[in-house]
Amino acid sequence: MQSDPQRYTVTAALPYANGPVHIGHLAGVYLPADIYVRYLRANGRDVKFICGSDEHGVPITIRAQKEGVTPQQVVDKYHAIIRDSFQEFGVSFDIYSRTSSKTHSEVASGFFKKLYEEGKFIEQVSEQYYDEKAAQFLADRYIVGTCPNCGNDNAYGDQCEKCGTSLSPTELISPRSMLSGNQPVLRETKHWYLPLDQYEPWLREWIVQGHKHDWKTNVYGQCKSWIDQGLQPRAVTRDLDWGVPVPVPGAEGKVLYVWFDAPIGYISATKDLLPDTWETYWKDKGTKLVHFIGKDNIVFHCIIFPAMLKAHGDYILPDNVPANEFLNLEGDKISTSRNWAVWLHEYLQEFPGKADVLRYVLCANAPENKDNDFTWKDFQARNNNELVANLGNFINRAVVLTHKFFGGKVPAVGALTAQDGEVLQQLAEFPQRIGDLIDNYRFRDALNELMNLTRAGNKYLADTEPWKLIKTDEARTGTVLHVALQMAASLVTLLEPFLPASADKLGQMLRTEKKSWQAAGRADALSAGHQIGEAALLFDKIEDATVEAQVQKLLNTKQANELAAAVAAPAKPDISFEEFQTMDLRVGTILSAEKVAKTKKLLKLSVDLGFEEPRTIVSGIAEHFVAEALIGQQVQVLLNLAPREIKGIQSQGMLLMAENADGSLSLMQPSSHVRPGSGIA
Ligand code: B3M
Ligand code: ZN
Repeated sequence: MQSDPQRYTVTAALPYANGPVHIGHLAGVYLPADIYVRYLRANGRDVKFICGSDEHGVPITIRAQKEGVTPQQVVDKYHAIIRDSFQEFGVSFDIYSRTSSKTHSEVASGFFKKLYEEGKFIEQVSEQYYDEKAAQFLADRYIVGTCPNCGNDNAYGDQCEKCGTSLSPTELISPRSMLSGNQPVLRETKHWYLPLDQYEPWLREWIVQGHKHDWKTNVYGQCKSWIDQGLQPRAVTRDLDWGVPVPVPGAEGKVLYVWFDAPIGYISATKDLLPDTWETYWKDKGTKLVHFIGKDNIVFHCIIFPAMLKAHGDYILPDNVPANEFLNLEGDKISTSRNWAVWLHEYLQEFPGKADVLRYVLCANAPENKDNDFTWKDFQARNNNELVANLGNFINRAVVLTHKFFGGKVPAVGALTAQDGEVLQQLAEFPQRIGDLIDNYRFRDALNELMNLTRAGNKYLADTEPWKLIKTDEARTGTVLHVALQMAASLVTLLEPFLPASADKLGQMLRTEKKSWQAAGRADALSAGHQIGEAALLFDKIEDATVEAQVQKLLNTKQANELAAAVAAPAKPDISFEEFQTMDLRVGTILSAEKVAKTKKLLKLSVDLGFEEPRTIVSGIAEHFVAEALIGQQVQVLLNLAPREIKGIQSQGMLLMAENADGSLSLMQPSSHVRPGSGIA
C-alpha cells in the first residue's frame, strides 16, 4: 500500500447506459467510492473522482433492438437519467463523462495503436458465427441455442442462465441468431489478441506478492484463482458496428472490445476534466489510483486492464480495487430484466429529500464481505430507530434546549467534570478512528463508529438531564449544553462523507461550516455566545403505509414476472376436420345475468343466439365477473353441448372463456359487434 500519496485518482465503474441505476449499483460501487472521496477531500487531499457512462458493447445494442431505436438513442436517454440521479443522490464526481465522446474515441484509439505498433498484440484468424441474412458476425449474446448441459432451449452463446454454465457459442446445440432467427454459419475473421499468458508471471508477482495483504480477500481470491488456472490470449476487437473503430489497416467493420475501451474511459474522462494536467493523475508515481467496482468486474480491473497498462508502459497501476459483493432485494437477486430492483431515479421521486436515508441504509447494510439483503422493513427500521431516534434526536435535544434555556446562544463552559472530560476525550478520538476505517475501505464499520458518537451524545444528555438540571444549576446546565453542541458541531464534518445533505442542514442549523477532518475532534467549533439557528428536524419517521406500498409494488412485479414466465399447457392430440365440424360454435349476446341462489360460483345467463327464444346457460364464472357488467356483452357459445341440469336449472350450452396463467378469465368476443347467432368457423 502506498503510504502517503501526493494525489489520488479514484474511479467508479462506468455504468452501462442501457438502463437506470439501482440500489445494488449504489451499495456496491458508487456510495463507498463517494464516501471515500469526500473523506479524502475533508483531509485536504488532492483527489479527482472519475466516472461516466459505458456506452459501447452488446448490452447497448441489445437494448436498442428491444426498444426499436438506435444505440445512440439508447445511450442518450440513459446517460441523462443516470447522470442526473447520481447528482441528486449526492455522488460528487468531478466529472461524469461518456465513452461515446470524441476525446474517448481518440484516447482509446491512440492506446490501441501504440500497442499495435509496438507489436504487443497477436493477430489471429478464427471461425465465428455469422448471420448471412443480417450480413454480420454475431456477438456471443446474439446467439441462442440449446444448452449442452441442461437442455435449456434459450441458452446464450456465452452462458446458460438456467444452469449457470459458461459456454462458448460453438458448444450450443442448434444455434440460432437473435437477429434473424436463422441458423448462423461459421466464417473466418481476423482479430487482435492481448497475450495475457505473457503477462502471467508479472501479474502473479504484482498481485500475489504485492497485494495479498492489502486487497480485500474476495478480490485477491478471485485474481489468484484466475492466475492459477492459467491465462489465455484475449481478443480485444469485435465484429460489430457499435463502438470505437479499430484504427489499423484491414480492420474495417471491427470495433474495440468494450472491455478494452471502457477502462480507458477513466483516462479519457480525466483528460476531459483536466485537458492540461490529466497526465499527472495517471502517470506520476506519487498518484494513488483506486478503482471502486462490483465483484463481476474484478477480472477486468485486476488482470486485463493492468496488463493493458503494463503493455502500454506509461501508466501507473491501481493501488487498490475495492469490490463489494452483491446486494439482494427482499431475498431475491436484483435483476434488470426481471425489473426486480429499487431504481434510484424512482426512489428519488417517491422519497423526495430523502437521498441521505437511502445512503445511510445502503452503507449500514453494505455487502462488503458477503452478499446482503435489502428489505423495506429494514429500511424503515433503520430510519426510525437509528436516524430519527439516535442521530436526529441527539441534535434536536441539544438545539431545542439551547433555545429554551439560553435564547439560542451557545452557553459558556464552566468547570469540567470527569464525565465531560471523558466525552470530550472520546470526541477527540473519533476522527482518527472513523478515518482509519475509511482508509481501509471499511465503510460500514466507519458509519457504525459515527453512530457511536451520537449514541455517546444521547447517553451524555440522558445522564446529565439538562432539562431537570436547569431548575437547580444554570451554569452547570450551560456547560453540559456547551459540550453537547460541540459534539453536534463535529458532526457537520464527520457526517458529511456519509450523509452530505444532512451535514449541510446541520451546519445551517448550528450556523457553522465544516472543518478539516482532524479539526473536527476539537471541541472549539462553537464559541460561547455564538447564536445558533432554529431547530429543524434532520429526519422524520417513515410510516408503515409508505413501506407497505413499496412492498406491494414489488409483489406486483413478481406477479407480472410469473405471468410472463408461464408456459402454455401441452397440446392435446390431433382431431380430424370432421370432428371439429361437429361442434356448433356461435356468437351470442347476454340479455340478463344473475347469481344462482346458494352458490358461490354459478351465474344464470340468458343469451340471445338469434332464435325466437333466448337460451339459458349456467356458467361457473360468478367469482370472475360482476353479473350486471355482463349484460349486453357478446360471447362465444358452444351451442350443441348436451343440455345438463345444474342446481335445478336446465343449461342449454356453454360459454367459452380464455383462461390466464393466474386463473383469471376473459371473455372471447368478436372484434366488432355481430348478429347474435352468427356461426364461428
Ligand atoms: N460497464 C460493467 C458493469 O456495469 C461495465 C463497467 C465498466 S468499468 C470500466 O457492470
Ligand atoms: Zn444449461
